[in-house]
Amino acid sequence: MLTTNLPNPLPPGVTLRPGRGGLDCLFVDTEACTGEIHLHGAHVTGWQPRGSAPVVWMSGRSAFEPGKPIRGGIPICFPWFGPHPSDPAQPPHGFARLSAWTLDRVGRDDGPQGDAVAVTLSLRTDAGQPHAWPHRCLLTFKATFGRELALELAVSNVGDTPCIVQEALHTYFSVGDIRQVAVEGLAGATFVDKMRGGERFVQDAAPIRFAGETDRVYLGAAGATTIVDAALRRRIEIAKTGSRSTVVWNPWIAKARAMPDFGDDEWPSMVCVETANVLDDALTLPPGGEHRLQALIRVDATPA
Ligand code: TA6
Repeated sequence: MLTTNLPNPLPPGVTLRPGRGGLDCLFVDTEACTGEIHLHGAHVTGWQPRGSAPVVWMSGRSAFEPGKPIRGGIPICFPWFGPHPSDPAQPPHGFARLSAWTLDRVGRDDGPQGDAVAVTLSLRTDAGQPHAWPHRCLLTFKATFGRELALELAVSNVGDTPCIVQEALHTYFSVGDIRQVAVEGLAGATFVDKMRGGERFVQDAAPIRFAGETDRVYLGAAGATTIVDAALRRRIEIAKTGSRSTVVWNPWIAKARAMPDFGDDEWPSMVCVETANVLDDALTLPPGGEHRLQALIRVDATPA
């Protein structure tokens, strides 16, 4: 069911219609970029600045069904990250990405990005979620599609008890070949290495490179990161505020093959660099408390 509080008509360059799998999707097509966001999970599933190759990666095998996560794009992980801490029956990465969000506002945004389209959606966690979570939060997600992609996830505790939450904008980025990619900006940060039993290490000064499955949660990492893509000759910069965790992931060969919604041959074309607050950086929201997580993604061509 399409839930919107929208005034009519939508601004020029914006259409709302069934997307893949018949799921309602807002499509943006302006001079600055093309983009798309599904109401299922408030899930950004595309962004391509004019003149650039697509920046947001999508699996060709993704499901587009209620109750199933979309593979690729920008999943919103909330209120836990990874497996549920105590109940294996709960969905990994929480229920926000499986929920039907309400489309609240769509407008042309003549802010710092110039010609952009701002889309705002919301989700109340006590609105009959099938997932047992004893807290009442209001989530608001704003995606601004322009020459840059600006994302903001605001979480308000509208209940009467404190709540501990983990959150991530689990962004999948398109790259030319992961074997030629470097990720800069995390030197000196401590990370949990899921490929080494969850042990903790300190990132050395060298950029992160990929030669196998890589699954790292950088903690206390509040700064910007850059994906240096030699194959596509571009740099993707991810600036952020309100985030102290950065997650870096590529499934590589075996894990890609093990995921039914991930093509066996897709792993070289993507990398996740996620803007998050997870593990030690989880948030504690008092009743009435609010937190804002922001990411700003921009692309620069590098000289040949
Ligand atoms: O963010 C990295 C990660 O936690 C990996 O461990 C892997 O599980 C990935 O998320 C994808 O999770 P998903 O539940 O979307 O398959």
